[in-house]
Amino acid sequence: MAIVSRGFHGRRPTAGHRLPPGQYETHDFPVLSAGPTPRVPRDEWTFTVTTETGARHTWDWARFTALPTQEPTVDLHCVTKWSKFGTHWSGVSLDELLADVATAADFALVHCYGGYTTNLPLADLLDGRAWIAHGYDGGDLPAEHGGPARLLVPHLYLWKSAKWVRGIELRTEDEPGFWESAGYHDYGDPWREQRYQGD
Ligand SMILES: Nc1nc2c(c(=O)[nH]1)N[C@H]1C(S)=C(S)[C@@H](COP(=O)(O)O)O[C@H]1N2
Ligand SMILES: [Mo]
Repeated sequence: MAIVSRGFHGRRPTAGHRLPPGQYETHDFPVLSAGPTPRVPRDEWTFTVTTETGARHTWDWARFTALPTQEPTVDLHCVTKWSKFGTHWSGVSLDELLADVATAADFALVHCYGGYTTNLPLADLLDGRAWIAHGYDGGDLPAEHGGPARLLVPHLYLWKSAKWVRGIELRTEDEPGFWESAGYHDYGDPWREQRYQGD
């Protein structure tokens, strides 16, 4: 067994320990959107999970925000190579939202107001790794960053964290989303540098 002690040199872990290959750290919060920012009033917002059998589970804003809220602090990694450490969010865990959803599906296709889509394995939405976030840094989630609410799935490149989320379609077969159809990697693990198809 290799003996590795981070404290051996008497130094605290540096940013490098948190920085996936090919990334640099930024303190800004860049806005990256493929189209105009949709303006979705909270009283018109709904979030719908659809299963492979066609069953629908819908939350309006009141039901959604009445669910238990978590406050994850996570690092973000964008495929355009910036990473932002220690971002503070509030949101509802997908474990909570999917708890009463009966499904045998393996894949999820995420749908947004404005038409953007992205796909990922259903398993990556579970086990405390994904949220529908409605707050950022102590306030409401700003519209340009996906408010009223966005998917937050920080262990994958940030294009998977769909802004202005409107629903999740659970599917037995994988279906590429917007950037995945344009040549981005189907899965998008920053630590394996899965930026584009074939990486
Ligand atoms: N609905 C929607 N979600 C989206 C996008 C988009 O264009 N539309 N862009 C994705 C991309 S490519 C990135 S890098 C992040 C950027 O999130 P930010 O603007 O909050 O930094 O949102 C992702 N989610
Ligand atoms: Mo991106």
